[in-house]
Amino acid sequence: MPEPYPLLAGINSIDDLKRLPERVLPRLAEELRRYIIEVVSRTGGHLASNLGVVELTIALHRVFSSPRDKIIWDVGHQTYAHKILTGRKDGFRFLRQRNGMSGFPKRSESEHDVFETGHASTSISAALGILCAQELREVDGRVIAVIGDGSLTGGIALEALNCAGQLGKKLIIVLNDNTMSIDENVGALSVYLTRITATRPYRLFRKTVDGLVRRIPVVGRRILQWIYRLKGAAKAFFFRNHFFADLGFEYVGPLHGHDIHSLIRVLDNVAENFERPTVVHVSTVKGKGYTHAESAPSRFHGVGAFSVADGKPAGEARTNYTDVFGEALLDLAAGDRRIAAVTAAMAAGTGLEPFARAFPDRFFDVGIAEQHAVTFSAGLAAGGLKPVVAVYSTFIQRAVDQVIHDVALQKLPVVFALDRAGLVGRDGETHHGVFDVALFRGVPHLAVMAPASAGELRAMLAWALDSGAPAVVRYPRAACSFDHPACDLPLVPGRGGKIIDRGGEALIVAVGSLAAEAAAAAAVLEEEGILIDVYSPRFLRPVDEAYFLNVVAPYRRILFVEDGVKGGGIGEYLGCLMSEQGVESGGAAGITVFSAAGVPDRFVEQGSRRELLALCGLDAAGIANRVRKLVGEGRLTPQIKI
Ligand SMILES: Cc1ncc(C[n+]2csc(CCOP(=O)(O)OP(=O)(O)O)c2C)c(N)n1
Repeated sequence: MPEPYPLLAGINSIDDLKRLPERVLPRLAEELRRYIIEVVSRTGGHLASNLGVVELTIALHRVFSSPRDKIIWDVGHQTYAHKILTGRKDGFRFLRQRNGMSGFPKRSESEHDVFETGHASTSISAALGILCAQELREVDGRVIAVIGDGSLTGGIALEALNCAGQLGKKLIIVLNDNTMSIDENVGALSVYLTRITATRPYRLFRKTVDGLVRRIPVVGRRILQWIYRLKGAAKAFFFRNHFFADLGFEYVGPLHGHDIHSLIRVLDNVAENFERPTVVHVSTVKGKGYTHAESAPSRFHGVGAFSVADGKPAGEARTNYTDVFGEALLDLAAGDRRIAAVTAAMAAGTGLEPFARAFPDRFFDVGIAEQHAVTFSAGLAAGGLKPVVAVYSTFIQRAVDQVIHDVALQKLPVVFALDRAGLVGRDGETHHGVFDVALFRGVPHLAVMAPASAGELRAMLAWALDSGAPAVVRYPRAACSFDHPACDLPLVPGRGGKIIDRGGEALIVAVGSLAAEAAAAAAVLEEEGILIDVYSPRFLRPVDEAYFLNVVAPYRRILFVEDGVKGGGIGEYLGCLMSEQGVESGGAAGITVFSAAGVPDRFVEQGSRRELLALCGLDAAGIANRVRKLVGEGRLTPQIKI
């Protein structure tokens, strides 16, 4: 059988790439694309973003010498070609698998992964820090931040530009402009970038640069240098009042991001001759080279397994918490004109697209700007609206102060719909939503709820919007397969409900969707003659403490299970409450034994959500094991332990 990737087969390091004749690089780009599509169609991943930067990645690695030169990838979701070219070609087949390759840069994976990312907009800050450190330590090497136009909308990126422009160091920022965030990019800056790329001067400039480079390659470089050195004139002629130039940056571009030869020439020139912070503006096509991704880049931003032939998803779609949230909000908003929806560049991911279509005037996509999303919503609430901020649990970490200082302190009625709470699966460490309970459980005025079923999610959203106070509803990236009559009971603030109540010898207090795992564990244990009950607290804050103590009073063995970090979680809080209040003991052996299970005190890597729940002992089998141990311990040595 012929080798499917003949050029790639010979590339086991950056040196191999540098040895290839430049004329074959477009063919290498084509092979890289095919390889990425082949693997991602099986593993899932960030397809469209990666297809867009293949030529740019090749050019960067041809011109710069990683790891001496440091390339820092913003978000890091577009590093597949980088990983393949830096000696990880074979491991790439295990992308996003448990014990396989991370979908993001990982320092432990390669010396070419200089800085770990996953959340957006950090690359310029990190690169600037590395550059300053190198200078102080008198270490050589260029530092390059590669940032997308979407990520440039994040406040931290603008804070970093502000600092870099003033420091005036030789930082190189490659702006990968595909006019897309996950969805169409938003904001005035994005409009500005589009204007640059769409105006006649741009085309003229591009034609000039590309033409020169292609037709007279030997002299081309010198002419380019001459063009760039005339930066003042060029700026005035092509880009009057240019944003970057005015902030103190050299500006080059926009360049054709799929023409490897011009990219190499221009980057080479920047590397050799530019002494100030420089923005190299590159125009790319998201999804480039795969028709289905090019025509639907948002859908192919992050995909599960799919068929290469027709682009259709491989698995069957099941109703998940995100869908339920989107539909519930739509229904509620139809009956209340004060309800508004806010997203930080995640309309599709958070299920807000139907809302955006139905109520465009009440829908706000503020870009990758979680802090702004929260304070903006506080403003909407102060102005009389009922905003719902739909955001992934991991990304609200960016805006903890805004939640506390701008929302909770003023008791403003902002509702936070925290999607992807708990272990998310294949995106790994950077994306698990395991800190929100610990971060928000102690914030006054804020209600924090976790539904165990679709019905509870609907009820909690309605309750939160009615409460006139700030509230968090957190739910996982999972199908809504669990239901129980207890989930239909009306919500009472601070109180939960028993999902299994038959006077069992132990009680599991299971947060949110883990109630389903606990119920499955109960079924397994029943066959072994161990009867247990399951309680879903529904409210993680406030907790009606007297009510809770009453619920647990009959049990001598109690297990708390939650899909967030144990430290600061509900198990610690309620366990502590029980200790403080001295839960009624039932005689000589009646001291209550309880134990808390959560995500362990380390960053959990990627894998399927099922695999990771099992890894943390939070799936039905793991919970059953813990109960067996607890019941055994309780029988042998009465004690209190957390
Ligand atoms: C703080 C934060 N918010 C949201 C996201 C989710 N997210 C991942 S990639 C992305 C779009 C990035 O757009 P851009 O930088 O233009 O890169 P592209 O995918 O278009 O190449 C978003 C919103 C994130 N990673 N980090």
